[in-house]
Amino acid sequence: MKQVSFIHIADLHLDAALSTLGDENKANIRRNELIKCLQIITERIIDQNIDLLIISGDFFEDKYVRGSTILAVKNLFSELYKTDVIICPGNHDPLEGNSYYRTSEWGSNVHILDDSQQVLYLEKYNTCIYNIGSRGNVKKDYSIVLNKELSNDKFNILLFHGTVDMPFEEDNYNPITSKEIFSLGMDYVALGHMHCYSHYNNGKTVMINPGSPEPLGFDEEGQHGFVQGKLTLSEGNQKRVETEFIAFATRHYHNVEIDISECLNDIEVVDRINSDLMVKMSSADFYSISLKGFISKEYKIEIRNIIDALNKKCFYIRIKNNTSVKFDYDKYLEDPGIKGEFVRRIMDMQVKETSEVGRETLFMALQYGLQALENGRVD
Ligand SMILES: [Mn+2]
Repeated sequence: MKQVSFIHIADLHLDAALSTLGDENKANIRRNELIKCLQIITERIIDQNIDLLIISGDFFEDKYVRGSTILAVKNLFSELYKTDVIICPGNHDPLEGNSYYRTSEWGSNVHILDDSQQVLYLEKYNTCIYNIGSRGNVKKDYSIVLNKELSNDKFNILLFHGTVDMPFEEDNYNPITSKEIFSLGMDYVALGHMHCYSHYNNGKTVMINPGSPEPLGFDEEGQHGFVQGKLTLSEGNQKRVETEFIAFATRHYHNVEIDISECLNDIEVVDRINSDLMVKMSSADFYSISLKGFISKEYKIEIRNIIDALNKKCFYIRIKNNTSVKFDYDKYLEDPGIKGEFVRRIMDMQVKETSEVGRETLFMALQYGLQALENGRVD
């Protein structure tokens, strides 16, 4: 029986700017955690004698990556002298200009894939490595690989950084369908580009996008990590693909909506957030809190006060005020015009309404209706 084991990562984005955080100190901490992530993966590879480290693009942020980071990466890779490291460039680390992929001297165990005509054959592992789209030309590369004869008695792995099964919009990087990739007949397809995990399987090919090992933004909620797997080939040329997602990230992003209706000051808002998030708020994590609901015209929210009160409970917090002003309905009851008529009618309906949901709907109707009548728009 033959076998090859691997760890597959993608979209690490070493030295990412993380400028949307607006906090250079925290961005720095996070950047150090990205290199630390690679270090922990390196240790795991050594401990468990893993044959291949597969990196499916966006390994580093070409625009911002520092020479010292590349040096640290090369030191880690040199510790992996028993392992082959295979890298396919992505749209954030393209094979262009002065890319470190071109200008730096990489160890003999590091293979940077740049040409779909070439197949990297690793005899030791009985494995052929293919790639498409390394230079951003997925269509051309796809037809090249499609015309290649795959050996059934070898393991066939494809690396690809691009967009699978998405609407073919112009700005999608390297778009292709999963059906097209399946028709290549690979054993394992190591995808990259989408920062959240996805998994495809047609019974012959297993295709996984591991997502970013450490999440990099509020659109990357949920678990993050990498894929560990093994391909085996029995005497009768029977192949088996085993993979496991290893949740690994040190921090997570959360988007939370909190209704602060009836709160009269910032302290009450902080209490409302605390009681809502009490179980969930982790000192390691990122929170984006959207405040909603209807609050009194007299209360002017000071976001800074709320952030200051919650800052220590988490790694990072940002708060958006999406509340609306609550109208003083009684004021309209005597109004002879359309606003008064509107309020009187809805309030009559409220009196007759028996269900909780119905009353809630009428309250919203009153709020939004008055917003429209007063302001000529609805928030
Ligand atoms: Mn990426």
